[in-house]
Amino acid sequence: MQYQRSSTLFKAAQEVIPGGVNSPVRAFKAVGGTPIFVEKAAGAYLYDVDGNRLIDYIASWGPMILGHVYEPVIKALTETAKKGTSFGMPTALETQIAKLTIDMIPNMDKIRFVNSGTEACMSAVRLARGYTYREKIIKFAGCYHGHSDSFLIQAGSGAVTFGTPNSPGVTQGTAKDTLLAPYNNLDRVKAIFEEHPEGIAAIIIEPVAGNMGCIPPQDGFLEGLRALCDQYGALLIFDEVMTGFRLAAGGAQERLNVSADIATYGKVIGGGLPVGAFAASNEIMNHLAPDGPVYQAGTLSGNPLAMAAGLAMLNALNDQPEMYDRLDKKTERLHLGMEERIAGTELPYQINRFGSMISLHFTNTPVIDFATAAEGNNDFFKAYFHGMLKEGIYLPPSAFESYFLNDALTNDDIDYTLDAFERVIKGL
Ligand code: KE4
Repeated sequence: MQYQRSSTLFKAAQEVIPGGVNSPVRAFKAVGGTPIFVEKAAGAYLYDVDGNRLIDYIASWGPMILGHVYEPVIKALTETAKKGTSFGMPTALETQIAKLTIDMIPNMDKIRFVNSGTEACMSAVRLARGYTYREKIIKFAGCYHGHSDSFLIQAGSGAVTFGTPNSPGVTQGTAKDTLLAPYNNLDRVKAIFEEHPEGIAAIIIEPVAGNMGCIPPQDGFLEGLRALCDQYGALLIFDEVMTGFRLAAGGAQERLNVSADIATYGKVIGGGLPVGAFAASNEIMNHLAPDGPVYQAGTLSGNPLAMAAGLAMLNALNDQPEMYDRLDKKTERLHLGMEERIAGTELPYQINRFGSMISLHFTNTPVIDFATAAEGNNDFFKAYFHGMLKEGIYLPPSAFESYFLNDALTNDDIDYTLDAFERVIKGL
């Protein structure tokens, strides 16, 4: 495989776009080399500008769960575009997709659409603070909720739970209201609540983490967070931008049977177009403008094209609930095949999987939080990533990402991937 044209396009992009990309992870900084420029995609395959066909295991970081160029979504977009692309006025489409999502997800009465997962999570935190009249939030090291200031916070020194900014431009004033705990560490969360019994507006968490690689919640962890929020009057926010409509039609709430007070969405909900959303009970959502005092707005929120694509996607998922089990089985096939091939080598490894989210970590330590995920051998990961790329397999270009399988993948695609995997790990 050669990437001459990608390399030329990347150089041109770097002249006019910071880092040559519009989202950092695409720049291959974590794995080295030149990012791949895509010409088109179809089903489970990406076709890059050099004519290479790649089996896609990121699915645009989640949205393309039914494969690329999914016909009902394309049809809906084409028909909707002919009637106009944006009005800044309400359309019946928004009510249709709002009703469908409320029917699909547990516990929620109302939903507000925005344009990204970041906007959804940022707005959910503002709503929680406005509803509780409290200022602090708890997040978990390694969980990613988008690039809003309150989330770009890293654990302070030592056991200190106070956050410090992990990006220039985020102020200490913002950081002081974000408290950090390790994922799967209920005792640390308990200690934070004991330290701030009336100060916590919300916990925000990825119910199955996907931004440290895939890290499932340990038994009792989410239930423990639910109980602490009830005990101290804080809201539990499930960031379901990745897990929503992926782990089940009702997302992690349905799959894990734990209720959130606010749930945020993105990715799949937009069918590949820019859509985020957050949902909660009437009691909470009625605090949101224009009915309530908590302000939130967006010129392109509820955009007809995005709503049409999302509605077509969600209708397709709602009409075929058996897809979720089918996709889980494909992911299990990949998992067991990888396990079978790597177990016989000297390589340190952990494979984490939940539903159609999976990740490989080059460490012998169970990966249960950010610290253990960070122990993975990144040199092995880089060589593995590029080895698989040479075999025509496109994996997330970072060890701190989950793979996202899509239902257009066939068993032959997965078996080809496993053959490639066997060849690549032999060379590590
Ligand atoms: P966006 O603003 O990128 O739509 O969503 C932010 C977000 C919120 N919550 C979770 C759990 C997320 O995973 C994300 C975004 N995910 C990353 C991939 N890990 C998007 C890829 C990128 O940043 O380019």
